[in-house]
Amino acid sequence: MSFRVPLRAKTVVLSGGVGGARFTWGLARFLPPEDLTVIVNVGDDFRHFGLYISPDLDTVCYTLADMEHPERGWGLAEETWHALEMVARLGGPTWFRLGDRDLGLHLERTRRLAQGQPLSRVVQDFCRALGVKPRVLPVTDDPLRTVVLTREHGPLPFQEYFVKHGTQPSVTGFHFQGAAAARPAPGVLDALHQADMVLLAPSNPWVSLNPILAVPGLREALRSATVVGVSPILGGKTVKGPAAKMYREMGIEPSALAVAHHYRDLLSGFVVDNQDAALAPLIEAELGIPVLITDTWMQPKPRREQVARSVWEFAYTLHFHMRKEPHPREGKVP
Ligand code: FO1
Repeated sequence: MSFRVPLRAKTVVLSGGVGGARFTWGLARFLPPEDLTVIVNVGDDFRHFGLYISPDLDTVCYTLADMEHPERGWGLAEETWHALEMVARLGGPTWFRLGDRDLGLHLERTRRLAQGQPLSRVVQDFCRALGVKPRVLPVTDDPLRTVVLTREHGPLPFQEYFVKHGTQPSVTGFHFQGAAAARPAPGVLDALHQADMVLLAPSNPWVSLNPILAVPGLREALRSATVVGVSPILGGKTVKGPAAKMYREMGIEPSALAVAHHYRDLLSGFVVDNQDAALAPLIEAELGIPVLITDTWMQPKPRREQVARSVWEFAYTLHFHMRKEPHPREGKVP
């Protein structure tokens, strides 16, 4: 009798906020934490009330700690809003909703950054304190800010576009302020060089993964890994957020095919939802890469593990079997 030992491969995820966080949570259910690193967008970061807010990093950390709000995906499940109610009473800005417990994290992060600690170090300490085992890295410790170019209001800082204007303005382009001078945070390039597989989470290609890929050295570091992307667009629509609207406003029909083209120089394989099965042969023909068709819907919560597992196993097969390199740790034991 024989049975297979669990498969292992160094896995890096590139992630934005809610979709990427849920996908990474699914991977964390079955991958040993030392095999999993998530590199997170910081283009959404901004200062508010003088505090340093890092929404995507916080969403990833709260989700991996099982503390996230189940419906919103951002912020904490158990939250109160007394501080914001007082701000409202005093006539201050309340368009960006900061809960009381969440505020505690922003206060402590801002204090540490003011002492000169780099963001990556602060994240590492917070993850340890919250019981998050996989490695969470901001793509850079340097300032990198997404600016959304809009028809109605001109350039808007990301959170003003996203929250204050509720993603309503029509998008004409994007600018990643500070990207050219940004250096990958400590550990980012090493993680990518050591990675067997890099998974592009089902995050917004324009404003979640493009800012990560805009950091000098990131694209080059992906060359040696097997890179598998997951479409955040299902049946022409996004599960959450404005990705489909952005494609349309940029003159591109939103679809899994458009997302595959978006990442075309990077991909070894691509994953589309069952409802986009008809696009798979087109993607395979136009990009010359294999496509996995599967259920990518990540609700309810246990679905995340199933989605993550199918994507990971597809990437594993591409990496170790199609490349014909047997994995040193893969095999049978008596
Ligand atoms: N998104 C909103 O739509 N409205 C909010 O008031 C809001 C507050 C907020 C506070 C902390 C935090 O970590 C995230 C927050 N988000 C909010 C989400 C945030 O805008 C993210 O950047 C987006 O989800 C894009 O990833």
